[in-house]
Amino acid sequence: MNIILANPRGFCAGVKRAILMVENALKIYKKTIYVQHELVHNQYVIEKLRQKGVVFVENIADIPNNSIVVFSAHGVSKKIKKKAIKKKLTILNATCPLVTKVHLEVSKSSKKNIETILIGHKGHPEVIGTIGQYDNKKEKIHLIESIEDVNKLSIKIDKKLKFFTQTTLSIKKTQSIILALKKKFLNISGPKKEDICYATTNRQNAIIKLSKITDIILVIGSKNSSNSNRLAELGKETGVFTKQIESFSDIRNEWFKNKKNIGITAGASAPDILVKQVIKYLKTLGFNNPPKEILGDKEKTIFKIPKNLIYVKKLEK
Ligand code: 0CN
Ligand code: SF4
Repeated sequence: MNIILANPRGFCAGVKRAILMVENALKIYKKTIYVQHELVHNQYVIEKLRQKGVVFVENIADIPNNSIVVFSAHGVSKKIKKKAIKKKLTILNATCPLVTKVHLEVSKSSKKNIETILIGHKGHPEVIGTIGQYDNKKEKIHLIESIEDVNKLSIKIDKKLKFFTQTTLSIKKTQSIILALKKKFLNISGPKKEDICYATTNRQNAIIKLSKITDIILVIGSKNSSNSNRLAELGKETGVFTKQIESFSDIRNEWFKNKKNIGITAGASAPDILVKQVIKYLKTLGFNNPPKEILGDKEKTIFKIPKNLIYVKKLEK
């Protein structure tokens, strides 16, 4: 009975940066740190930060004036930023630089009066933030989620259009939506591939590899984590029995009946400790062989934190 780990899995550079920013802010400011929305979509991470005194709010109005606010890794709309400035909040922006890149492009599109299409999931905070970069009064930004939505768009086929995407979508589905857009509209352009980030891409490729040598896959990731949900979806699509779990305590022993090779992966916001806990639990079920890891691309991306949040521990005299 074997345990095989996907590679890469777990924390991406954007998540690491966001968490480090909040942890350093706690040490530097020694005041309550408010975070707009969940910093990253993982219950374990959020709970740990809460225990350190971080306060998570959905609404800027719930933060006292002159406090410190961190914008989550998923980014915020221009309106939210304006509200924070109006309340004289000190803004620490933990938006992933790859989300910010999309924000800047959408904002440019808005300034140039170009009708714009965003491929993404309705209601997701990243999508709300990205749509919120488009503040053109004459033109529109449309959110679409599927090929059916492309068919429903009533825009002149030769109108100049731009498209962008959420960063944590399914590669395969997004490519098919882009193809449908390009087929329907003659004058549409967008990013070279799509805006799906390196971490999402690599984790999706890794789960496909994992599915070829396993008969059950556990995806560690919270229910509201888009990139984790896409991994679980993809695992199921490969035909391998796949379960998405928050932690080892969600595991049901009956899942492993007649299963020899268990694959484990983790979404970009799921910490390594959750993987370790799952492995420890599986050992109690008889999966005693040391876990193996599939070969995969090394991720070298690192995102620096802002200079004012670099924390250097003073040496004791
Ligand atoms: O799980 P996350 O916090 O966010 P989504 O996958 O739901 O977008 O992972 C970090 C990704 C970002 C931005
Ligand atoms: Fe950035 Fe991608 Fe990580 Fe989201 S999943 S924080 S876009 S690197």
